[in-house]
Amino acid sequence: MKIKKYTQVAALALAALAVSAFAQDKKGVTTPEMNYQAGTSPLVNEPMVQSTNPKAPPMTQAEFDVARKVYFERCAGCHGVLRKGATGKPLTPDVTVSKGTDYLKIFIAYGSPAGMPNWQTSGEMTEKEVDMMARYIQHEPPQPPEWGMEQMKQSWKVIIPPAQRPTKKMNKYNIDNIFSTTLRDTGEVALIDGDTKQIINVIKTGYAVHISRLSASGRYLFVIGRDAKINMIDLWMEKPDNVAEIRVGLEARSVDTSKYKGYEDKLAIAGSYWPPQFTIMKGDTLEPLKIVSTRGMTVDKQEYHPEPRVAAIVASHFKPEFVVNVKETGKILLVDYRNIEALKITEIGAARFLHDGGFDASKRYFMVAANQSNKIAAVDMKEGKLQALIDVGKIPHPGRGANFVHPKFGPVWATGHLGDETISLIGTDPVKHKQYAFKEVAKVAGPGGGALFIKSHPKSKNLWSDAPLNPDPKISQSIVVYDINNLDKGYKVLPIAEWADLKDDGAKRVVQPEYNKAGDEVWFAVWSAKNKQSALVVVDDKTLKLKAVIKDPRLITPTGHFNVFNTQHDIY
Ligand code: DHE
Repeated sequence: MKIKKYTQVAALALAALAVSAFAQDKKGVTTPEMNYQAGTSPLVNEPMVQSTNPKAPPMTQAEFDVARKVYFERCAGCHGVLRKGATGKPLTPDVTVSKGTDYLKIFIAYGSPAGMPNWQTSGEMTEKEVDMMARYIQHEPPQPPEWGMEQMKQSWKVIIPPAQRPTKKMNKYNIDNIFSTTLRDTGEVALIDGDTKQIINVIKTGYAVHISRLSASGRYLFVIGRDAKINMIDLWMEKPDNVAEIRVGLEARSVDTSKYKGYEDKLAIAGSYWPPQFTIMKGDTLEPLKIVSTRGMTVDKQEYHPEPRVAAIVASHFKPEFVVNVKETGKILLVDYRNIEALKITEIGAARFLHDGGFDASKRYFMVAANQSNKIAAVDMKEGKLQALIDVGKIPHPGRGANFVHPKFGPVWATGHLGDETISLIGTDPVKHKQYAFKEVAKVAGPGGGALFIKSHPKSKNLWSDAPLNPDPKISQSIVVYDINNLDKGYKVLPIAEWADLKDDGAKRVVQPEYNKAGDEVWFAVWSAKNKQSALVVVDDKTLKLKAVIKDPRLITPTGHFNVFNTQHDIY
């Protein structure tokens, strides 16, 4: 008996060594990818029922509650709310119980070559916590509550009804050049006057706003928090502020509004991670009209997925349609919004896991990253069909991508990558540059992986790329810029965080290049922790010299920042 036990321990120790050696293997998921996915889910605070699996090792209710919290803080981003697997492996009891607690503990403690972090050896979890998590994942995954029309209506507030809103613009701001900046950890956005660089207002929103989008007219600004709260802000008010709000779920990332002729400012749409669904609302009040579930079959194995999260949503300029990208099923839904009571949805099979994307310069083609498939899916908005699936680098992450005219390939759309140092260029002109259209026509070398956002502007000769998730602070705290007519010459590095001249020694990650309306300035966030100083840095696009640093005690954890005009017209 004793011998058997020792043999088991020795085998486990060997496995641990092998696993920890593999964990160093560069082929696995990189640190930037892990950091990116492993964010806290707002579901951590939702009540859920413990349903015990009799075959799983026992846990007290108190242990279960702590483990559940840890799971939603650390693990749900990769393994999914229902543990069905996404970037990470499935962790449902049919898989985990047969592996047993000791085996699972080793994986949690030491990590795996496939990218599982080494939670114990990195000091992030204690041995006791690892033991608790190993037992937790052998029990049935607790399911967060659903969020239907009743809950939405309860959360819906029209703060200023349309009839009481201004009938004309009541302020002197150049609305087109306002920037909406996410203040991630304070649950606010700052509206900044792009001309004077002064803060117009700091507005309360949901938790960790993810994106800002504009109504077709540019009057209304919509922001969505990670907690699925949408705030609708009227830019015509003397001091722009919230006029309506709603929660469309418990966790979300995307919002947009109807842009097609005749439907301007009429409808809004938001996708949620949990519950997996999208919601169509009235464009002037956010009154919820229709909720559509995205649960269903995956594109490849055609098996049921209970939790297909809604990633990027855009509004077509070609037809009265929203483009809804469903992550886990790998499907792109073209939602014809002309008749909400009889919705017509065209389902286009692409690849898993759809994440972020934007239009080409003509706006006819929507380009979206299927990030775990290392592909970009191009959808023809006019014909309503998949144009191509294009192989690119490792874990493409375009944001909305960057459009420019390449001297040889003509109009191209570009994406950076989280998992490697390249920028891929894809031809987007099937008429005059047919031989390059919807192919990866070039790979441009960058400083390292961990890139999130890339940007150019029709009036600029530059292409900008950040790398906020690169583990090397020299790279994550600076930006690279390429001359689009001489891409082979390589890039210039601009030390944005250094230029910000911050008093604290924070992370100072430089995030998201964003142009002003004129296309002659580029704005960056220098993102440090909540208790450290952050800033926005503005660079002259022609001279590549520092133009302004915006510092203010209210600018806490700035991340995304969205220029009204460019966002309204999909200029990037
Ligand atoms: Fe984002 C876009 C999801 C982490 C800042 N992010 C998006 C979109 C999705 C998404 C689906 C596309 C929305 C659209 O266009 O409709 N992001 C996720 C995640 O699931 C992920 C990996 C983990 C998480 O827990 O949220 C994640 N994102 C981050 C960050 O860590 C960033 C850098 C800072 C933050 O706010 O948390 C971040 N994501 C952004 C920004 C955009 C974005 C600024 C919009 C880019 C644009 O140009 O439109």
